[in-house]
Amino acid sequence: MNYITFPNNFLELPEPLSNYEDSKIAMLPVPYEKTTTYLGGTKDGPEALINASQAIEFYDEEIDKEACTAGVCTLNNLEIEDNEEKMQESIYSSVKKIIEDKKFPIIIGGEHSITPACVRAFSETNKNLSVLQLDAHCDLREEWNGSKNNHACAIKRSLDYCKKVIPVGIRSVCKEEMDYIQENNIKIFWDRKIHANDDWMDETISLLSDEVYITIDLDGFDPAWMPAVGNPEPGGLQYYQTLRLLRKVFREKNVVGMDVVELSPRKDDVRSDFAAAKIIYKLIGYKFFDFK
Ligand SMILES: [Mn+2]
Repeated sequence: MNYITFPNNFLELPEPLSNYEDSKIAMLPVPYEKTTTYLGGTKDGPEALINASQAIEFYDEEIDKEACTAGVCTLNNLEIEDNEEKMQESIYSSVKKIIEDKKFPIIIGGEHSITPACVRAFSETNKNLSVLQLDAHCDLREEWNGSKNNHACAIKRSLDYCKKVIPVGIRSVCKEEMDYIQENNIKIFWDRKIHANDDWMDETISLLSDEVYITIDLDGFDPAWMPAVGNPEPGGLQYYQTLRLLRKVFREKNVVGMDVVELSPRKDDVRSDFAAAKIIYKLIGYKFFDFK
């Protein structure tokens, strides 16, 4: 696998901590943007996120470790295909290869439509897979703007491969999605209802199967601290609230991989780029260094 070397890689890691062979984590940048519906720019997400990561402190005081010592290999940008199906195939086969090489894949977008191909790859290896979705939107439309692969359909398409999705932070939904949610008895952790306390977190975790794939649409977070997304919605998950949930998930489940999508960087405001990179780094720490 061809990868980005020091000093241009995620966290600006030297070769011993970022070569493919020795790294436990393989980061796959997918700068794909085709079906964005409001503000554009997600194709610039991976580069901005990687640039911002180079300012992260290696030592994480919460886990008392330098999480980067797990080794993070930043793969070259996945080549973008014009054809939507070809793009899905390409993402699928790249993620599949990373899984077969026994690395922990972190896919960075790009728009949310890259997620179904990732879920497909994981569902073949992990028969009992569930998906934890942090998002402002359900993304359960059957079709949008003439495409079944639109980012507004990302979770609907993922359900072709994995029957269990647990959405958290949702605060924007259309009537068609609401009908689907009710018909299929999908439990939604509405953003409006999860701010009073953390009691809902154990219920969220109890609904997940043992093997979990996490998809983080950055618009799931409060645009006050994560403004650079294509569809900013008021409300949203908070930073420490999110870390509390995800730390529990990593402790109690086998998280097999994750994606972080929809970063739409603004040149004059890097706080979202840095926050997105920092969350990934926190989760690497939870995955490889935080044990009960
Ligand atoms: Mn969204």
